[in-house]
Amino acid sequence: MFAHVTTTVGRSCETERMLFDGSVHQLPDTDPGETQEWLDSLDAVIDVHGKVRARYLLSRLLERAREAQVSFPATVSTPYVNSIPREHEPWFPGDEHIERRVRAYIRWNAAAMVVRANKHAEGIGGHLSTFASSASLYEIGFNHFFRGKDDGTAGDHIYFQGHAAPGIYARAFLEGRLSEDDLDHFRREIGRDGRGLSSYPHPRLMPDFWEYPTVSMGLGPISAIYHARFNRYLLNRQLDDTSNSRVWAYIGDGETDEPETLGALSLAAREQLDNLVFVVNCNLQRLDGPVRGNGKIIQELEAVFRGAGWNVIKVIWGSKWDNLLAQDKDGVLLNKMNSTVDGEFQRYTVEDGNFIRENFFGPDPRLRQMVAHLSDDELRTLPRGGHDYRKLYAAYRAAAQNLGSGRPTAILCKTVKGWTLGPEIEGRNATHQIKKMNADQLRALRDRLYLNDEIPDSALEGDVPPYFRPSEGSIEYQYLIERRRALGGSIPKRVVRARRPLELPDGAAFAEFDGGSGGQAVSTTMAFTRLLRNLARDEKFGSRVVPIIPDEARTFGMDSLFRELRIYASQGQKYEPVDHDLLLSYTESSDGQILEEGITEAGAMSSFIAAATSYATRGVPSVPFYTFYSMFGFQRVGDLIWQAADSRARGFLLGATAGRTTLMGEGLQHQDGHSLLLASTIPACQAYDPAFAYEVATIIRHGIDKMYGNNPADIFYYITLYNENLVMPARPAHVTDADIIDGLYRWRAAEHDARASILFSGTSYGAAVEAADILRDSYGIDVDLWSATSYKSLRDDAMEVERWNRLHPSQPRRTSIIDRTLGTNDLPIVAVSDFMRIVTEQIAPYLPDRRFLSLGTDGMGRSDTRESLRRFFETDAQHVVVATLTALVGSHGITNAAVEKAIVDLGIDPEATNGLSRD
Ligand SMILES: Cc1ncc(C[n+]2csc(CCOP(=O)(O)OP(=O)(O)O)c2C)c(N)n1
Ligand SMILES: [Mg+2]
Repeated sequence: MFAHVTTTVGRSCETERMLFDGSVHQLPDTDPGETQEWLDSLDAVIDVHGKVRARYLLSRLLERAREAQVSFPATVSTPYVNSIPREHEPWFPGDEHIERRVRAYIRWNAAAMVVRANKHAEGIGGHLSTFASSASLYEIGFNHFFRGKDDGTAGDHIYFQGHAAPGIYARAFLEGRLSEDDLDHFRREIGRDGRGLSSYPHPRLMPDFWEYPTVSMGLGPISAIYHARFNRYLLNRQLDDTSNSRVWAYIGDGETDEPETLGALSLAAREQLDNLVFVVNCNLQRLDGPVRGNGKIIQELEAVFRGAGWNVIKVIWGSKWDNLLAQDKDGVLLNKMNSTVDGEFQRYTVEDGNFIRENFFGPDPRLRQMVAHLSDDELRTLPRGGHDYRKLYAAYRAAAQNLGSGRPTAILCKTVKGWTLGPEIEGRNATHQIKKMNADQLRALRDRLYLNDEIPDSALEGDVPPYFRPSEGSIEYQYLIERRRALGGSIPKRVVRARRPLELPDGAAFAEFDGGSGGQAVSTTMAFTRLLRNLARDEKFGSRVVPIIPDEARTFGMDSLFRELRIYASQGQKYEPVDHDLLLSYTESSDGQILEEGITEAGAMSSFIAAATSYATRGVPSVPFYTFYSMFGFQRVGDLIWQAADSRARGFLLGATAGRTTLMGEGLQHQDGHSLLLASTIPACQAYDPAFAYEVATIIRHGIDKMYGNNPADIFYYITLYNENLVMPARPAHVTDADIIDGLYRWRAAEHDARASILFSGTSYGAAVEAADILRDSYGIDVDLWSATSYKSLRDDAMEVERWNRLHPSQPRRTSIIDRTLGTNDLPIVAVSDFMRIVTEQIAPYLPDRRFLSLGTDGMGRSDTRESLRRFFETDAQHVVVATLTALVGSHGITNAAVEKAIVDLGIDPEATNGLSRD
């Protein structure tokens, strides 16, 4: 149908035809005579009444077929009109007039806030036009749909579009939650004890206000999908009753180009997330210009969403168009709507009524006649659906009533970017970037919003537009407060309250790891898997453990958990798995514990965020353990990890198959020698590179305590896990928890006089121990061996101490962990790890008088054996020996010639290509 509309629609039509053709040709025609009669009827309709009528009849037939449950391939496109016809619009229960007044105040204050901010601090930025286009989309939600949480429930979860933040502040101001002084600290977060208003939704900086960071485009939508899914997980596992909470995600039409925005739509349909509503603000513009100048973004999105199985509601035209459409007997208006591209629609927003008459209606005499009775001004102000309150109400109500249908909803609203901001801003290509308004523009806005009484001309004479807040006795204030009270209180509001508190695990789960692996070679990944199972088995704590894996469990040896913990599948397991006769068969269940996400690190990370923030969003803490290929973590989904930090996530990220030489055979796209470096860029992330099972267990036990115990911290952990099997030593008696957590401790002291300190982390412990033996046996050099579990933690601590000492020169000096450990002697230091040298070098500046030599895996990985790789990257025992001797040249009788001889004796080729080569 409608193949003439646009390329997109044309394409979807092709697909349909193929589908029809494919199935029709395979079916026998059991009554050719009857078939012919139907075809003749159609031909007759086309001949006599034309194609429009034929199309109408076919649509009706399809509708009837659907009603009669005659299954039929879904059409992905509908005409460019509202999905809900006027006759199906519900009664509007609010007071339209008061709500319009409230909206006007909010629009005004949002604009005033941005303009004032830029008056006070030139270049501070902010956005006027995004919220101007979406004010009604939010207000309909605030007044009629969004559930708050003041009644003790968790309410709805609302992802506000990042750039619309000024409007959300403006509403909070009206509600009395923010003061004028607060608004005047928009984008000024330093000073006033940091109580500024964040540029965008940032829970990290406004932890009592914002809940969901959205400003990095695409991350809000994918997080919202997985959040809605996680709510179902909580429900199915009986951890929380989430059935009354909806997830609303506000998205820009330009934002839909981000792969994350649309990339997980099919999951939402597959998981039947009818608790999810996307509201897409289709103002047809992005930052630079039109989103689809030559096409129609709404039609394109409709096809994508419907194709993915979503319920789509288009809100394209305002009420005034209804009368015109009602007269459109021969479909010329519809045809014009269908065939006008977005670039033209944008043009109509900036041109006058006569231009619209001539160009939109004019060419077709029937269309021109249809609007003959309307003045130019009336033509210019024929509103788009996204600015029509009743149309929006109808759409939102339909979305709300969609609960139970099993389908998520997308509301596609057509709006004008910069709506009401006047001809120099509205619909202009530069509108996104405009943050200033002059006195004339402000006056025009004031007039357009009918705020002449509230904001007299005199108030606009100065440079600084005033705010306006109706008095508490005013009808508008009463109305707006009453609406929110009825819906459960103000939004957004981030609260941390333990609706269903978590009980910490007892020590039993961790106990076995201090004993070592008893001579058996195991990897830290295996140890972690065992610990995870122990934790999940903990009677009280266990149900809160959320293991997350993106299709890699077998790689990590975690498939052993499938049977016991079961894989979450909202529909249960409808088949007998191929390995049903195995002890550890693939077991799916509607109350399964494991989130087996498939090959989507972005999706898995979104699940992580949902679980890691449930302590706040639901008041039901859960403890995610997201285990992934360490190479596909920070560098693949780093922005989501940053978002997790902003969200105040609490949980564990486990970078498995870590190290550039430990994961052998896989090559440069898999071998990770830098995730720890990337982890060090995230302040809230505690990054650890443990060597031993007891270290892994201690870090996790401490982490659970720190994040979920008394006085919890909003941090999360990144822990590397390796797949090399080594005999795990028992924890030495002298090693305390604090040693491991602080990041560095002497694991094994020299037997006699230590000449050097060798620091190891992760699997490089093997090379370090072997090197220590060679040094002792062949060179008579005794060394201390140190386990460096976290260079980030050491550096964080050292930076703080250094700063304090610098700014308090007359006070007794404080000492850092580095001072208290390595700083107690002056031995040279050799640090080795399976990561880039810069990871260990993080501590070098804090050891200014020491010889510090780092060995690491700089360079791109390659596939080979561990042994060859370690020789290539020069991190094997022999290289550690040479590095230690080098560091000792000039002392204990060690000369350059001695080092040279060692190089030969140890079989090292100094001219060999190595990791640093750029090839
Ligand atoms: C990942 C990412 N890339 C780029 C930006 C910068 N940016 C901010 S707003 C914007 C345009 C937004 O257009 P749209 O999604 O249509 O939203 P609108 O303001 O039109 O509602 C861009 C490119 C961003 N915030 N995040
Ligand atoms: Mg846009």
